[in-house]
Amino acid sequence: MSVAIIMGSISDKPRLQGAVEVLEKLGIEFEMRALSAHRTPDKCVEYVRDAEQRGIKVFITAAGLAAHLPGVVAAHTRRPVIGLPIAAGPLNGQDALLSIVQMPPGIPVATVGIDNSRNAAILAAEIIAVSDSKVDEKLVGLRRAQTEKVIKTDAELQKELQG
Ligand code: RP5
Repeated sequence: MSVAIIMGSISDKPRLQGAVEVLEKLGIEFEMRALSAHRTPDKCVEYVRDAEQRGIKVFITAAGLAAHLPGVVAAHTRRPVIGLPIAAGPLNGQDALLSIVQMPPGIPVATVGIDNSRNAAILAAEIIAVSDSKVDEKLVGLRRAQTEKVIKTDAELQKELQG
């Protein structure tokens, strides 16, 4: 496995669908756990240490509300940690965003946008691609496909406007 996805609660799982799709498309093996920094603190740390030992290259960590999971994971590994703020609760993810992005100096968490799990997966793939040319090639394909899609939709828009 190359990537470990950890979510703070199973209620976060639907928001991770985009990440799952991207990783599958890129052929990147991943494992997924629901472990909480608050409700299962010991299990969470145990898993992170073991995952690093087993060779996990990147962690994607998703959490809502007072989202401490990404920071706690980062505190227990030297592998890169990507934080995904989840829009849960009355503040719609603003709380999680600030909680994840405002790490103290020395323990970084690379934070993506609220509920933007696709970007979390692409960023994880880009980290892996530094030393994996196959993943890098797949990323080239992904970029090409999205460029072509925009060009196609723009052409359709022009056609529509011209009547
Ligand atoms: C966070 O609290 C989780 O990541 C989740 O987004 C939020 C709510 O969790 P549940 O009460 O649904 O388990 O720790």
